[in-house]
Amino acid sequence: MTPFTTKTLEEALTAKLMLNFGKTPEEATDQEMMKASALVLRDVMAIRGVETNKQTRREQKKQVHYLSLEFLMGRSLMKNAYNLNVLPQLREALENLGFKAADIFELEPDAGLGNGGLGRLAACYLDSMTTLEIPATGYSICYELGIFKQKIVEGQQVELPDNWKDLGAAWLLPKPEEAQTVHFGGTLREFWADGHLHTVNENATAVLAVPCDMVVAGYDTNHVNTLRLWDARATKPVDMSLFSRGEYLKAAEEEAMAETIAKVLYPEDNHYEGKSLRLKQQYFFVSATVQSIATKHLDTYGTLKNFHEKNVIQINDTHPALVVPELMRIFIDEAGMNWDEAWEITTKSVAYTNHTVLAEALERWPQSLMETLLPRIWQIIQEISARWQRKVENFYHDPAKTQNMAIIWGGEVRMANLCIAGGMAVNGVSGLHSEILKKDVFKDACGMEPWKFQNVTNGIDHRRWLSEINPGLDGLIRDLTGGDDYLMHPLTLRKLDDYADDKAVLERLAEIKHQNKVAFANHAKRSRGVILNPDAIFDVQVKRLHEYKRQLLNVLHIIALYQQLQDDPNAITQPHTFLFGAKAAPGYAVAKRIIQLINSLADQIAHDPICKDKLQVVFLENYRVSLAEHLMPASEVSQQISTAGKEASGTGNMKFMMNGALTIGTLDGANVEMHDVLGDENMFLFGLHADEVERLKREGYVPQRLYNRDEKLRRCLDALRAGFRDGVRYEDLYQRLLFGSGGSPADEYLLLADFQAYCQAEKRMVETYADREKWNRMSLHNIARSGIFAADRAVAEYADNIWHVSHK
Ligand code: 26W
Repeated sequence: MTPFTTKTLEEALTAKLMLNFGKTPEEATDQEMMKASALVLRDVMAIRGVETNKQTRREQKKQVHYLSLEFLMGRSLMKNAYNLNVLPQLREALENLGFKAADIFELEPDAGLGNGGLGRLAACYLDSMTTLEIPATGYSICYELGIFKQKIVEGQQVELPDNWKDLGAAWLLPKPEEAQTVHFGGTLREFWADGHLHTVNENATAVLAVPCDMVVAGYDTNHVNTLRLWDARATKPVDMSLFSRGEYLKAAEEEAMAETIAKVLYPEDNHYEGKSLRLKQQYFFVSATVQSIATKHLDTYGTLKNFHEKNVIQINDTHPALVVPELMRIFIDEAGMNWDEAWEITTKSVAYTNHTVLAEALERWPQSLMETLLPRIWQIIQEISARWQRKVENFYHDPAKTQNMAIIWGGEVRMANLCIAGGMAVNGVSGLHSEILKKDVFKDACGMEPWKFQNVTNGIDHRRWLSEINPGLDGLIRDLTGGDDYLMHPLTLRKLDDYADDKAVLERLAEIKHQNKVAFANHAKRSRGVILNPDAIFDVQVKRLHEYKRQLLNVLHIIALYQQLQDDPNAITQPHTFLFGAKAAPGYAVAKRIIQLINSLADQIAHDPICKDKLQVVFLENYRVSLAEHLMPASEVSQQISTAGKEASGTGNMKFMMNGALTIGTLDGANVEMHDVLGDENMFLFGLHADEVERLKREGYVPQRLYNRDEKLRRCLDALRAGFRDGVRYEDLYQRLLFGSGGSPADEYLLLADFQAYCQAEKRMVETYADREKWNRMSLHNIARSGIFAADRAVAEYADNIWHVSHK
């Protein structure tokens, strides 16, 4: 199954360098070699892609279309080489040609076409869908600029543009012949012909959507799938001399629209902002995608009447919700179906995954914007809304429920309700989250159509997040389980439990972790000049910065530890390093202040001699997929401390667990299911449960009382207020916690309520760490039981219960 030996790979690389850059390996730069490597692998995958597509058509297989405004792919070179089974050969070939393989891999920019969890999940699922040989295509936008690069300047986040395509475009295959035209604005004209009412959109602004395909290889299979990224272009060049004045203006408008649509990824995570450019992006990518699917379907079957039998469209949160009216538009306006038939097919084709219950993340578009930007789509949404409302009224006869389930209400279009009405399935991403959707957020909809509501707990690509990035652990697993069976059958990891009392195994596990810590320390030193002590506990919180994720709770505890050390310089015996990594949305001022606070505290502690070899805080700049790949294998403690009920699932938690880190966490999201398999004895649980959070809020939560009552807490908060040696004070954060600010209630996320329990959990963790054997055993159990969090399991559940497609 290996497409190359080291020698044939060397030849292919040499030929590629020659053809593309006119250079020999001796003359080529690292960048050129990185591109050549990508092109060589891309060729193999492209050839396999032709075969996969042929087979799908020949066998008339049902296809999955995964629509997401975000695909956080990260790097592809090592991953593709791994999946194609040529990673050792590639390493060797690069070395033989005079390059350092590690340097070539490290050069590749991340394809950062996403913000966080939702985007990375899409990337992991693409790998699993391919490995499980499901005919699947991902669709998104080929953003010119991905998620911004974060620089820390004087403790504060500064955002820089991420020009990933310079080198990253080596993976992309432009397909101009499959371009689609997407229309915005204009006016509607209706007329009768052949006994039907027809609608045409006139004077619209047209934008060309050009596919740039990224081919994705599966593991241990010849099956390949495609990530189709739409690029925006003007339909025709602006040419003053050729056009009359009116046409010139139209062309100029089209060009301006084309230039902006695919320019940049919106960096807000879990926060909705009703920007018209964002709606343009959504419709651009949805319309191009639906047209492309419909065109291919018509090519194969000659009709759209069996569309739902051969296609399923999974939408990643509500961002692609316009697929519902867009399918209706195509079925009615272009295929001439009547409403009922079109609705029947649409609602059998679409499924919606919800990824958040935060009210501020729910998309609600102003109807005036819809109306001017997408007049035909707006008409269709109105009809969907009216019919849905009648259905709800007839079912409940309750105006409150009618209002709650309405698609159009108060001058806004509520995208989640549109997805629920227009889809066959709605799923949450962890057991707890799906229950909250059913019992709370979408309670009324669930009362009417309970069969639609499902759960699929998230999963991660364990080949990338364990085997590829942690070769030491991969080696141990192979030795203990008798081979690489776990790569395709992740539950095989369970066999590790049998070695819980095998001292030699536990010691080897500890040694692997230590080596990984040394490797990470070297990486941190080389790439950022940060000095880490590999003998300290690596206690890590990496994720987007958001108040509900409670990085600030982590900070409060560190301040408490620091104060303890000031009282008693011997209070800490075990060196403890707290590592943070987080990007804040550029407009989220409080999140940016928390980043600054972490840096102030890091600086304070670094300059205080009593902390030397005891306490350290490090903020890792520009946290991203490739940094996570270096960090996960070296982590020992995983901080998953969100306010219970707020984190839909979490997937970082799974990556840590798989790499043997122990979790300090609340019973939130998928932590609940981690606890189910681990028990109290293999993780450090703390804090209020989701129902307790709700009750406390209902009954009136007054954080000031805790401040008055609890001296340790009071001292920490007072320290915030007083500030640090860099002269920066955090009165604003102090006020926000005790009294509320900017319209937010005091301590909205209950940090103070969970503070003592959290300190206790940290203390238990440090005590356990001192018992090396116990710690290593717990670590082994974590790895052993992480198999259920493999994306293969999650994707198989989607395939069986929602998509109804067969898989390996
Ligand atoms: C419209 C602005 C916006 C942008 C992104 C709203 C919401 C989002 C995402 C849905 C936020 C997100 O990434 N959610 C995360 O999804 C992960 C994958 O399911 C979960 O593991 C995380 O718990 C959830 O926060």
